[in-house]
Amino acid sequence: MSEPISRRKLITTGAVAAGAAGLAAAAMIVGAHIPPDHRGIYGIEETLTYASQRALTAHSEAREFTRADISAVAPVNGEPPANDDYRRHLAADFADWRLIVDGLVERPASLSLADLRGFPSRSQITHQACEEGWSFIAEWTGVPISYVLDHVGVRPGAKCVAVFAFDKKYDSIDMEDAHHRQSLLAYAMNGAPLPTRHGAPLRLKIPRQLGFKSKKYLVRMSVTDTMKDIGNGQGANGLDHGYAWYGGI
Ligand SMILES: Nc1nc2c(c(=O)[nH]1)N[C@H]1C(S)=C(S)[C@@H](COP(=O)(O)O)O[C@H]1N2
Ligand SMILES: [Mo]
Repeated sequence: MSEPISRRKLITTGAVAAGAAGLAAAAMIVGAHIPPDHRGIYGIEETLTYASQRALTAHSEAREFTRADISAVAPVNGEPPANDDYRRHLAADFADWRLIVDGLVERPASLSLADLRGFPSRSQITHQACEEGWSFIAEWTGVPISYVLDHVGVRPGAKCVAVFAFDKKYDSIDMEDAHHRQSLLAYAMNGAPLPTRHGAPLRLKIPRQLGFKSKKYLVRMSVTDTMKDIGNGQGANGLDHGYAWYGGI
């Protein structure tokens, strides 16, 4: 007589089967959406978060609001850069400031604020959420990153776009986010030039990720095929302090 299958065994077998199916599904999703330099740096959890978000929200846009929704108070995270270089540019109203655009590009560029303001612009009223628990809605105006990338001509093999700031912070986004129509190099906030504390003269606005990815006080943007070339080799200084590289929302 064959032994009746116990309830426990049924449950365990079911759970293992479901687990295996789940893993197989996850592997399929991950296979289709592997974050740049996934080889171990970011670990399985972040890889799964990135992969499932990419699968679910590919090409989706952050919600946009109306002027009536703009927050009366816009909190700030981080003090303005405390170095002489920044103070000098601030005092000169950023007249000599340039955004260096280099790396895997056909035509490296050095762009003034006037150059950037002369490019096609986009304005968007979006929500910025900080991982510390506060958020606000503001209007941001700037040049789509994709326009600047086309302007300099991205070379084959590019995998991510890194930015570097006056306060030595740096970060990077993948090409999908870099080409997203809401990903901006923003020079104005609520219709006025970017206030100092909000990142003058130029900041990223990546509304589909948490606030920490929208780096302020930019000096350089660089296209690369590996995060190992960026800063400490992990693509973002935040990883030194326990932040995830991908902050998708
Ligand atoms: N260069 C630089 N960019 C930065 C920061 C910073 O300290 N330095 N703080 C980040 C964090 S954690 C958030 S939430 C947003 C805050 O933007 P805000 O100060 O305009 O509200 O900027 C991000 N960009
Ligand atoms: Mo933040």
